Formats: sequence, structure tokens, C-alpha cells
Amino acid sequence: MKKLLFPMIMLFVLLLNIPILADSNNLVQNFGFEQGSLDKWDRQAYTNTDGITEFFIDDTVSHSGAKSACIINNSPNHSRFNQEIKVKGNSYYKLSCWVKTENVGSDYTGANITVEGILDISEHIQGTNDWQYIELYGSTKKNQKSFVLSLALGSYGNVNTGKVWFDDVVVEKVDKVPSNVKVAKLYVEDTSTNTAKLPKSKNISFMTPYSILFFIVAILLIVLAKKEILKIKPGREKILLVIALSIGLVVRLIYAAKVEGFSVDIGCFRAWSMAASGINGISTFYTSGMFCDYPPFYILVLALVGGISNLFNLTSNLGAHLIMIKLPAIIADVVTAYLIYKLAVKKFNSSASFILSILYIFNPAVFLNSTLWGQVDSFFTMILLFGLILILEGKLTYATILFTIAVLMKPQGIIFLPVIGYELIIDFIKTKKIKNIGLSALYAIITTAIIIIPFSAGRAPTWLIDLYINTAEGYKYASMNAYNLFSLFGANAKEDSTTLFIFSYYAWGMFFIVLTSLFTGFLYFSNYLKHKQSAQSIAPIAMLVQMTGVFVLSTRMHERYLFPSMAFALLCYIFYKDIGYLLIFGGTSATVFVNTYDVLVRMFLTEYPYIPADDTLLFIGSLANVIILLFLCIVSIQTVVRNKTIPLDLK
Ligand SMILES: [Ca+2]
Repeated sequence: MKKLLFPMIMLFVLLLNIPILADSNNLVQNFGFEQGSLDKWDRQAYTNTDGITEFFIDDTVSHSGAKSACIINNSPNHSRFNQEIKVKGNSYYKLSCWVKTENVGSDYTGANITVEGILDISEHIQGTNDWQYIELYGSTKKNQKSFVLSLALGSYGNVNTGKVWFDDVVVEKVDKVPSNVKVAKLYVEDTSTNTAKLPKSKNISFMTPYSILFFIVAILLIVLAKKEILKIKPGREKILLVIALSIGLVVRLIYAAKVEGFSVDIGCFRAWSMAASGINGISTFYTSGMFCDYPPFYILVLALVGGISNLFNLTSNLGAHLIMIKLPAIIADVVTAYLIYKLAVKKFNSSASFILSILYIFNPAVFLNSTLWGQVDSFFTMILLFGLILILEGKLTYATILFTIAVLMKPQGIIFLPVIGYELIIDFIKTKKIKNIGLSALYAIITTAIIIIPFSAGRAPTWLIDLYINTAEGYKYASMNAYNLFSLFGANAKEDSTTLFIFSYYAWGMFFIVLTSLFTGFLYFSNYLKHKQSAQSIAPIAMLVQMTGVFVLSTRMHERYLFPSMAFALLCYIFYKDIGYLLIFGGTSATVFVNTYDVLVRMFLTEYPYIPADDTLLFIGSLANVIILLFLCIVSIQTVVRNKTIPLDLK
């Protein structure tokens, strides 16, 4: 019997060990959730507001055993079960699990397995599916001790809804990786900055005291400049301007990396930038099936951004990549502030010019749009400003190139076509020559061709028109969070086919666009009839009227669209020195800031960026913009028709 004891014990031990041996390579603890708890697993989510995401053990659904782990995203979120896994450096690992899905959205990243803090993910599962196997191969870096395994619904900058179950999670060290398989880097690529703190900050509450401070300081500066108390010593203005713009730039770069921004826009820009900078990225950009509602010009800018990011390997570091994605708009902020100084210094002394420039670069609405939100309205504004400067220099045909680019960047560039149209008609009346009209048309066609040909491989040229129609059809609302006339009447996020006094909101919007353009024409022809051959261009006023008029009175407007009016109002003030335009600049700065801040905070808090139609702030802001538009009508008539201004002439 004693002889048998040892082998029996051995057999017993072996039998006991079989299940353990079978999984001895699996580094995941509680891998099948059979303990009935989320022991060893952490719950992580982009948005942590109550009710958005549920994490739990489901003992009615399983791939093996009796239980699995379940995530429900009731609203869009990037949520995951995480577990720290001890690993060896310079090694290959295979991450795998089984996934079952129910109603996972098809536009964003579905259920996947990955590592916390990296962008590579396994195949991701959307829609409704029974159990499916997913896996991801990856490598660790030298001296790496661990990574955080992540069972996710959604990905960075890409939030999704639906229900997913995970089971039988395995992480195992493998000697080699099958060929034709992508090998992810299972670590957050290290640069000098701390990249471990993901996701990025969503706290922008500092903007409220900052914006109040900005308006107080702005008023103070203008009063002091007016009374000639504030005077910059001659010769000092250039260095002061360089310092101010540098501060504006550095603060933007810091916050660009710190605050992720409006996740949908950032997600789109990142995806478009990576796609467009790939091999054949541009020629297949619009045919690859990827969602994109932007016309081609900004895709070219994003291709450049992506190319530079790839060159310096910035795409895997979220902070550095965020800076790159936001950089074109940030540069545009600085360039626009500089242009404002250059234009102002022709009409004002350097102290006043300096003040006008910093009113732009430190403007909270400008800062919020490019740096915190990550939008590109400021890039659009810069292009329009260059166009405006060319008009004022009498280079109408070249201006047409910039206006064409504006339309090819954002569809709302069409708002400014009446301005170039009136300029060309007045030019024709003055010179009796058709040459400029012909040349402008030619330049517009050539510019369009150069920009769209790279995207057009093997496609009918009408694809661009289809793109514009689809974009316009994409947001068929009376107002999309815009502080305007329709929101004032409680129609925010209402279908614009809804009837309001006989006609639909959309018909009213179109009627008002025509009316606004006719009003601009009235200003142009009044100005011409008054001054005949010596009539100066009124383009700054015309652009301000078109932008503000269309935003306040037209449908399908988003909260950000009034943005260019701020720069145009400053330009009007520079050219006409009427205090009215400075007040319009202040007014639009306030409404654009509050409007965009409100929407961005809603996005950060709830991933649901819609203002309720009965919101009080929406009503007040909308009323303010309607009043600003009426005031602009009066001031523009005073300036152009009556030649009367209420001067505020900063010396
Ligand atoms: Ca199980």
C-alpha cells in the first residue's frame, strides 16, 4: 500500500492540476467571470455620469461556464473592463476573448479587446451577433513589466452605444506571430510628456472666470487707449506684439494637448488625417466608405497634418497627435491676430493696433473654438480674411481664388459669394470691362480643378455636387444649437420641414438668405451711387452683414457658424472707426463664446450636445443675436448710406 501511495498522490495532484495546467499560460485572472464578481477587473469609462453605462456580471449569458461580464452603454461612451497583466519585456503576446453583442451602433467602434492607452484594437464587433472570437497580437517593449488589458465598447475619441458580453479572456505569451497579422505595440509610447493620464481632461470651467476677466480688461484697455493714458513707447510695439502672440500660441499648444475636445469632431479629423495621409489616401478618400461630410480642401490640410504626424511618429501619442490635429486652426488664430494688427496700424497708432490684435488672440471664443473644441472655424475665417484683404487691395480676381477655397473648405463659404458677385458687378459698372468677371470665373474653375482632381480618380465630376447636397441634407433642422431667430421661436433641433406661418422653416430660411443678400446689394449700390467712380469697397461691412444675417435668419445653422463675424466686425471698426462695430465685436464675441461653451460642456458631461428647445440661456442668447443683427443693419446703413459714424477713434 505504501508503494502505491506515492503514485496515487501524484495522480491525484495531476488530476487536480489538469484545469490549471490547461490554462497555465493564461495570464488573466477571473478570465471566465465564474467567481460571480468583477474581482480583479476595474471599470473604466470616458463619461462617468450615472445611468450612461452599466457594468455587471450576467449569470444568464455565457460562452462557457455559467457567467460572463456585460457592458451596456445607454448613451454613447467608451467603456471597458480593465485588468493589469504582468508581462515580460521584448516579447509577443496574444490577447483574445469571446464577444456577444446586441444593438451596437454601426457608425463607431464596437466591442474589442485592446490595451489601455493605445490606439490599436482587435477586430471590433458592431450590430447584434452571437458569440464571436476576437484577438489581437502585440509586442512589449524592453523592460516592460505590465500592461492594462482592456475589454472595450468604443475606442478613444469614438464612443458607441449598445450591449456587449465578454467571456473566456486569454492573454498568453507566444513565441512568434503568424504572418499577415498586425502586431500592435502593447505600451503607451513614451515621450517627455506624461501620456499615462488618459483620457484627456474635460474640465473647462476655468473659461467662465477667464471670459469675464477678458471683457473687463478689454473695456479697460479701450478706455485707457481712448484717453491716451495707455501708450506704447514707439519702437516697442513690435516686440510687445511678438510676446503677446507667442503667449497666445504657447497657451494654445499646452491646452490643445490637455483637453481632448469635441470627441466626434476630433475623432473625424484624426481618422480623416490618418486616411488621407496614407498611400493612395487622397485618391480613394471619398470612395473608401468612410464617413466624411467635409468638402476636399480641408482634407488636403489634414493630409499634410497626417503626413507630418507620421514622419515624427506622433499618432500613437494622444497629446502630441491632438496638438497636430488642432494646429492648423491654432496657427490661423495667430495669423489672423497678426493680420488685424497689420491692417489696424495703417489707420491707428501702434498702441491701438496692438490692443485690437490682442482682443482677437486672447478672445475666449477664439481660444475655445480652436484649442478646446478642436474645430476649424478660425482656419476658415483666416482664408476669408485673406480674400477680404485682396478685395480691399483691388485684386478682385485673386480674391476669387480665396473665396473659392472657402467654399471648398466649408459649404457655408457660399454665404460670401454675393460679396464677390457685387464687387465684380460694381467693377464692371466702373470700368465697363468684362475682363475681371471672366478672369475671376476662370480662376474659380482652375482653383476648383486643382483641389478636386486628386480626389477624383475614376469618378464622374458630379461627385462634388453630390457631396454638398448630402452635407446639406445631413442636418435638416431649423437650428442646430445656434443662438438665432429659429431658436428664439423654440425651434432648436426641430425638423426644418415643419411649418411656421404658411411656409416651412426651411423656406423662411431661404427667403431670409435672399433678403440678406439683397440688403447687402442695397448697401453696395447706395455706396456706388453716392461716390460713383471714387466709391471704395464696402467688403468688410458686406461680409459682416452676410455672415450675421445668414446665421441669425437661416435654418441648419450650428452653434459655431457665427465665428467669422468677430473678425469681420473688428475689420469694420478698423476701416470705419465707428463704435457700433466695436460693440458688435463685443456682442458677437460674447454670444459665440457662450453658445459654443454651452454645447462643448454638454458634450463633455453627457456626450449629448443638444440644447433643449426651451432652454433659458438659448432664449437669451438668441434674443441677443437678433438684437445684434438689427443693430448691425442700423450701423451699416449709417456708415454706407448716410456716411454718419459715431466715432471712437483710438489715437
Ligand atoms: Ca464564463
